[in-house]
Amino acid sequence: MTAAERMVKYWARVEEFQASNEDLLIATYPKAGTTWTQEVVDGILNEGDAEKCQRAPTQVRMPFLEMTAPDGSSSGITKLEVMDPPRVIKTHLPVQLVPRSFWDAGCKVIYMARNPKDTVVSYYHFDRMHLNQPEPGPWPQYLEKFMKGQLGWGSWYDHVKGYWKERHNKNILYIFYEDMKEDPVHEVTRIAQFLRRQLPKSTIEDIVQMTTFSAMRENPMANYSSIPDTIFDRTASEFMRKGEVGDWKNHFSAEEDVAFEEHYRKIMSDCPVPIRFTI
Ligand code: PPS
Repeated sequence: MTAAERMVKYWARVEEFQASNEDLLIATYPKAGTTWTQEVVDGILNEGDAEKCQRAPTQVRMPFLEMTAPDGSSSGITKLEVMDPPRVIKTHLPVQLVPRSFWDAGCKVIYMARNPKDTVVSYYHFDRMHLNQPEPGPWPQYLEKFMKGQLGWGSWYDHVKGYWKERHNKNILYIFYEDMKEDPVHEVTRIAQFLRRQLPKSTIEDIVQMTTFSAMRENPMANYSSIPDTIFDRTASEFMRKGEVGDWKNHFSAEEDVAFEEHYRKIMSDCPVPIRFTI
């Protein structure tokens, strides 16, 4: 069973999940910088204490709401049920599928968006290495599937637009991977303010240092090295792969880029989310 099939099978318990007002949801389309945001948030909540942030792997500290293990033995929900609020929860669900209790409770949500070209490249390499994900097949067809919204968690376009349209109606902080890359001190400060944490500048700087790509790649509690090789084929690619803005230029042919741009302009014209493809 793929992750998507398991999600359908166990959907009722996700939909019925009871969030507490103190819970924080980190929402993203896959490969948008979820793990990075999670690490920043944990750094803020633990006031830059690296040891505390290394108490357990990412997926244990901040469960993945709609995910169930391939053998069905554990899931985001089973982990969350034995944790007391305040909990930090990861989701890739589009805004309309977020369990109602999050909105009823007025939970804070941090949404991170990443430009779709780097997102699809990252997703492609992830699907190459993730043995429980569908085989990605050749790149040109994979890119087409992304543009048609046929990859796991659906359309990137609907996802980023959905949260963008709701950001003022709900308690959503909308951030961008490219901004975080360009000015991490500024973005980490914004996140801390959203979480109502007053931190000295030196602590913000510590958190920025703890959450650079290279620091996280070396951190066994943040780099998914706890996932066995039977699930992550590290000979194909790595979870902490490049962590850059603009790697898409190494993957898109000139023709693919023209077609992508035209499709992008058309599909995003009703909701101009300020996405940047370079910094
Ligand atoms: S997942 O599986 O959806 O939760 O993946 P996600 O964490 O959203 O995205 C993985 C990509 O984010 C990159 N990454 C980072 N970039 C910059 N800085 C930091 N600290 C960082 N941590 C993770 C990771 O390398 C993946 O991107 P690519 O382009 O594949 O390298």
